[in-house]
Amino acid sequence: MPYDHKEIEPKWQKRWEESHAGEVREDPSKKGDALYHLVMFPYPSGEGLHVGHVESYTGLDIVTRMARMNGQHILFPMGFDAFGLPAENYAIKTGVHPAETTKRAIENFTRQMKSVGFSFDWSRALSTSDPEYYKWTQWIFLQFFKNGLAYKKKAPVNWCESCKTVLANEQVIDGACERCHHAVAQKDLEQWFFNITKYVEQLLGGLDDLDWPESLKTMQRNWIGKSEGAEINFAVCRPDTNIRVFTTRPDTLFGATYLILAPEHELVDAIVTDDFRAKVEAYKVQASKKSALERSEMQKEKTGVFTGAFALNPATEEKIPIWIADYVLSTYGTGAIMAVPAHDERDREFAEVYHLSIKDIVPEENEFGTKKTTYRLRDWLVSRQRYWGAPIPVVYDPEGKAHPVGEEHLPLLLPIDVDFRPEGESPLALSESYRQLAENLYGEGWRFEVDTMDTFVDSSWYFLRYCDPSNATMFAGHDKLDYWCPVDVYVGGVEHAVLHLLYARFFCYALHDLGHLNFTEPFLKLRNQGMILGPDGQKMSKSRGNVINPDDVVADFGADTLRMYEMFMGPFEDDKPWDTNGILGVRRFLDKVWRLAEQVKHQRPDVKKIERELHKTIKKVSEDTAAMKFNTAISQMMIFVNHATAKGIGLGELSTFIQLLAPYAPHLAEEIWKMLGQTGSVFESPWPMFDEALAQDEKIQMPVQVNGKVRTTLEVASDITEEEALLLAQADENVKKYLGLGEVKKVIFVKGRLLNLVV
Ligand code: ANZ
Repeated sequence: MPYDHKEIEPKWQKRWEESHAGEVREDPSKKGDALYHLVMFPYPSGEGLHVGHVESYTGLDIVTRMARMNGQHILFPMGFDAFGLPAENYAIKTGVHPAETTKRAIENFTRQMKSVGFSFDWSRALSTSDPEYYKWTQWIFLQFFKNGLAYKKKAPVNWCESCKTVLANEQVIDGACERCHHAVAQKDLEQWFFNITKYVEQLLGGLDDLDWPESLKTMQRNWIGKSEGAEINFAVCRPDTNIRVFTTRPDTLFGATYLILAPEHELVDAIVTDDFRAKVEAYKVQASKKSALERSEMQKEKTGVFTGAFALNPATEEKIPIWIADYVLSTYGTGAIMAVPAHDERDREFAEVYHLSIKDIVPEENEFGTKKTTYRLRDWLVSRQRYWGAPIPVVYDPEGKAHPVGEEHLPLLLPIDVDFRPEGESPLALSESYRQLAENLYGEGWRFEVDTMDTFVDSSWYFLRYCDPSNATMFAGHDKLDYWCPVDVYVGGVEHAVLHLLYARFFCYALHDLGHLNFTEPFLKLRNQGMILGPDGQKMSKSRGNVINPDDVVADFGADTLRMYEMFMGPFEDDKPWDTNGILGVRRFLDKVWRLAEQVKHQRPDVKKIERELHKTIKKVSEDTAAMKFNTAISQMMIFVNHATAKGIGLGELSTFIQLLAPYAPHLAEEIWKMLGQTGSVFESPWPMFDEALAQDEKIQMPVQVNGKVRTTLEVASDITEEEALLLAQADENVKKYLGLGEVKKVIFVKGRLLNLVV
C-alpha cells in the first residue's frame, strides 16, 4: 500500500506550527553553535511559488535540518520583497490597489511554502512594504543623507514623451515605450544617488576571502571594472581649453590621430564650430535614443560627426581633429578618448568609415599625462518615479532646498489617495494628503520628495531585520545582530550575482562605518541553485505553457516527493529539465521505505541485518548533505533501501535510516519515526554517528586462478563486480606472466569468492 501523503503531510505541518518548530531565540548558552542560514526572499508575485523557489529553499532546509540534529542553533528566516513594479502595473491595469494584491500574494506564498514543509522561523516573517519595515529603510536613507552617502544630481532617465512619464528599463522594449510604442528618449532629471563608489576598493578587496563561487566573484569584479591607465591633457586649438582623456595605453600616444568626445560631453557645445553645429546637434538627439548597452556593442557600425575643432597631440605636436561618437560613453573615464586606430580595433573601424589617418607606431613609454585608476561602477541611482515603493524621507523648503525628514516622523507613510497611473510625474505628487502632511509638519510651501526608493534598497538590509524583526526603536538591536550576523550560508539565484549582492555588501560597509554594525561582509558563504527548466528543456514561461506548479505536484505526489525529486534531478548548482518519470521514481522509493516500516514495526527482538551498509550510508549522506551534494546522498539512500528490501532490515537500523531521510522527506520521516515506536519528533533526535571501520567497504581475499591454478590472491571489496575483478587481475604481474600472450577465452567469476581465467 502506498502511504497517504494527503493525510500525513498536513498533519505534521500542523504539529510543527503548533510546536513553533522552526523558531529560535538568542540563547547565550548556545552562542557557540549559532548559525545564520538565509535564502533569498521572494517577490510575492501573483503567479505564486515557482519550482525554482522550491529548489532553493529545499536545499538549505535540508542542510539546516541536518545541522540542527547535529546540535547547531540556526536562524533560518523567510520574508517578502513586497514593493515593486509588477503589483503597480497590475494596479494600473485593473485598479486593484497594490497593497491588496500584495497581501493576497503573500498569503498564497505562505500557504504554499508551508505546504512544502520548510522549517523557517515564521515568527520573524517580514514584508518590505510593511510600514514597520520601511520605517527603517527610510531611517537608513536618512543616515546616508546626513553623512553624505545619499545625494541628488541630474541624471538621464528613460522618458516617454507621449505618456509623459519615466520608464523603468524593463518597460523599454527595443527602444520604445512598452505601453504606447512611442520612441523612448533619455532625459535629464534630478535623481537621488547612493555613493557606492566610495567603497569601490573595499568591495573589490572584500571579495577575496569570501567562500563564493569563483565565477560569481568574477562577475562582481567585472561589474566594478577597475582599470588602470593615465589621464592625458590635449590642448584645444580654439577656444582656449583642454580635453582630458582616459587611456589604458598611454604608450600609444604617438599614434593618436584624432580625439572623440561622448555626444553628452560638457565641452561639445563650447568647441563645435558654427559650420558643424547643426550636424552635431542632430547627432546628439540620435544618440540620446540609444541605451548605453546598444552604444557599446562591438559589432555595431561606428557612427560619429566632426565638430570642426582641432586639438594638439602633446607627443607629436600635430593638429588632430575632434569628433563626437556614441561609442564613447559619457559615464566612463572622462567621457573623452584619444583614438589610436593602429592599436585599437574600435578606433580603426571608425577611422576606416570616416577616412581618418591611421598612424602605425611602436608603443613606447612617455611622460605625458598622470596615472589614473577608473572604475566602471557608478553611484547607485535609487530614486524611482513610482508609487509602490518606500517614500524617500526628504522634505523641500519653499526655496527648494532638501532637508531630511525628522526621524520622529518616520515611517513617512505611503499615501493612499493617489492615482498610480503614470501621468508625467511621480504618483505621490498628486496626493493631496501628502501635500497637506508636509505643510502641517513643516509649514506652508514645504513639499515632500515625491519619488520612492528602488526596491533593491529594501532588499539590501532585510537579513539584518530578521535578527530582530519587531524592534521599534532600532532597525535591529546590537546584541541580536552580534548574536546571528554575518550570514553563514546564503542560497539564491545567480541572477543576483551582481546588483543585489553588491548593494547589500555596500550597505554593510556603510552601516559599519556609521557605527551600526561590527562586521562588513554580510554573506560569508554563498551558493547558487541551478535553473529548473521545463520538461521541454526550455526556460519555464507562461507563454510556452511549460510551467510546473508546485501545488499540483504536492497534491498528486506529496511535498516529500517534490522535495526529494528536485534534489535528485542533478547537481544543485546545475540547470536541469523537469522530468515527470523522475517524480514517479522518487515516489516509488518513498513507498518502498513505507513498506519497510510496515514490515519491521512489530519486530521483536530487534536485530542487525545490514550494519555495514547502514554505516556506509550514514557517512555518505552526512558528508554529501553538508557539501550540498544532495543528488548523490539520495542515490546512496536508494541503494540502501534496495539492500534492505532484498536482505531485510532491523527496526533499529530502519530508525537510523529514517533519521537520515528526515531532512529530505520530513513528513514521512516523522510518521515512520512514530510508527517505529520512537518518542518525540525525529528532529529532536541526534544525527546518527557512523563507525569509520564499518563504513569502509568490506574487504575479502580473492584467489585468482589461471587455467584452474591459483596464481595470486587479491584484497578486494566484497561486492566487487566481474569487470572490476578482471581489470585488477590482468594488471597483476604474476597473473600477466601466466596469461602470456594468450587470449582469455573464458572468465569464471564467483561473486565474493574467486576469479578463474581460462586461456
Ligand atoms: C587609447 C588606446 C589605445 C586605448 C589602445 C585602448 C587601446 P578599459 O580597459 O575598459 O578601461 N575608453 C576610455 N574612455 C572611454 C569611454 N568613455 N567610452 C568608450 N571607450 C573609452 O578601456 C579603456 C580604454 O577604452 C581606453 O584606452 C580608451 O581607449 C577607451 F591601443 O586609449 B584607450
